[in-house]
Amino acid sequence: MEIQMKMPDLATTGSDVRLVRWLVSPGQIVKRGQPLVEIETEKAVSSVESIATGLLKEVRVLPGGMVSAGQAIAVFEVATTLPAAADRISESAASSLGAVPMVLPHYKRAFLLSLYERMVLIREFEERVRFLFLEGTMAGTIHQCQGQEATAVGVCSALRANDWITSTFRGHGHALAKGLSPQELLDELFGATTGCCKGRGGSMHVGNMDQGMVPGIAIVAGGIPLAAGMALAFKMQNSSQVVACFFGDGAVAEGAFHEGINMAALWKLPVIFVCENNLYGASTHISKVMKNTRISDRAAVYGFRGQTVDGNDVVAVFEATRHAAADCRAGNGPVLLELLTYRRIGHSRRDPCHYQPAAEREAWLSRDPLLRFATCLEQQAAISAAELAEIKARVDHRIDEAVQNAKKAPLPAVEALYEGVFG
Ligand SMILES: Cc1ncc(C[n+]2csc(CCOP(=O)(O)OP(=O)(O)O)c2C)c(N)n1
Ligand SMILES: [Mg+2]
Repeated sequence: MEIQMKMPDLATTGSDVRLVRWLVSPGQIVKRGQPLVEIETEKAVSSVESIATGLLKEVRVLPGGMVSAGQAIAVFEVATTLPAAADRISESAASSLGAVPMVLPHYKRAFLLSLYERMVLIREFEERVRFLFLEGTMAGTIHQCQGQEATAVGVCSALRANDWITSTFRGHGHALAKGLSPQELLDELFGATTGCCKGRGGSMHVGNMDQGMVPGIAIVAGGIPLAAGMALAFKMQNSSQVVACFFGDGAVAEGAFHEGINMAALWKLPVIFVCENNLYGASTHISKVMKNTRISDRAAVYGFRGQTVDGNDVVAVFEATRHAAADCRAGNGPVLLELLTYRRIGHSRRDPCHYQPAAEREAWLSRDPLLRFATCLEQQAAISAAELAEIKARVDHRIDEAVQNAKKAPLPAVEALYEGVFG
């Protein structure tokens, strides 16, 4: 079967991009996800990955040529069905040797498996979305969280159903961890009325107030004062609820961070400030923007407890959050958790991610949260590889269905433009 690959929408300004060179020649076999062609946008030179596994039959644009988003650039002959997404994790499992072993206390088997399934759901969801973007099926840019699954799942699993979270522009994982369905999330990414925010938020603003997730706030540190305000409301209502406020290391340089955590400390508010420290704010390494890179130290300055945790260890994150939530409910909040983690992909889909040094990247990828947890479940909880594969197959099936439905989901009518708008 022949399939065409179109140029994804990579230029932030909507302008054409220049094709620099092909990385594969016609007649060669390529794998889905393999870098196929180098292109230059107004911001960077980056590579575009193949959407198919098969024979590259024909290229439609020559080096130096200008290409618009949606224009056909290549034709593949696809002989076999695409590899199941489930294979990808086990494929790379071999490279996880050297990962730091985790020690599982006496958790119930079902709980451990639920943590694993939620992390697989996030990884596979993000991988599918990555290709939907590359295929041009889904509009707009996206900020993804592959590599950071343990922070979202570890934190949200330690919260009660009526606790809240606030999130950022990188919120898909937080949403799935808090219990939003892949369907409502995908529909939102497709701009459909059935999306969790009726298609008005898109990728950067996913949330669902009925599930305790405020739609993501894309302004860096924007969620911090909001979370403090929510926690003040809980305190004034004598409620036992807490709010977990996710933000990145980049937020620490913002005034809103200092103002929000100071106020929360002063009033002993029930907020867990969750800093996902992935070492980079966009393309800038934290060592270039702060002298003291231990972010949890900031809490002491404002008079409350801070803790640095291995953010690629889902159990460690769960335990730290459980204790932080207990402190908050006992009136001893807030708590700042710094979760050390790493993103496997660029800041956004338009970021080629050339700034992560190879040795640093390799070291972190060998501590991938999913691979580590899978190894640990097999070695310490007697969970078989077959059981883990079954989980992946189930997740894949769920995502397949969600993708099919999202492609048919209804788009908002023009007349609905002013609905839900103040004024
Ligand atoms: C106040 C503000 N300044 C700049 C931006 C542009 N911006 C979007 S994400 C980002 C980097 C954020 O890095 P970090 O907080 O570490 O989060 P990460 O992307 O690593 O998850 C920047 C500068 C913004 N959205 N808001
Ligand atoms: Mg960061």
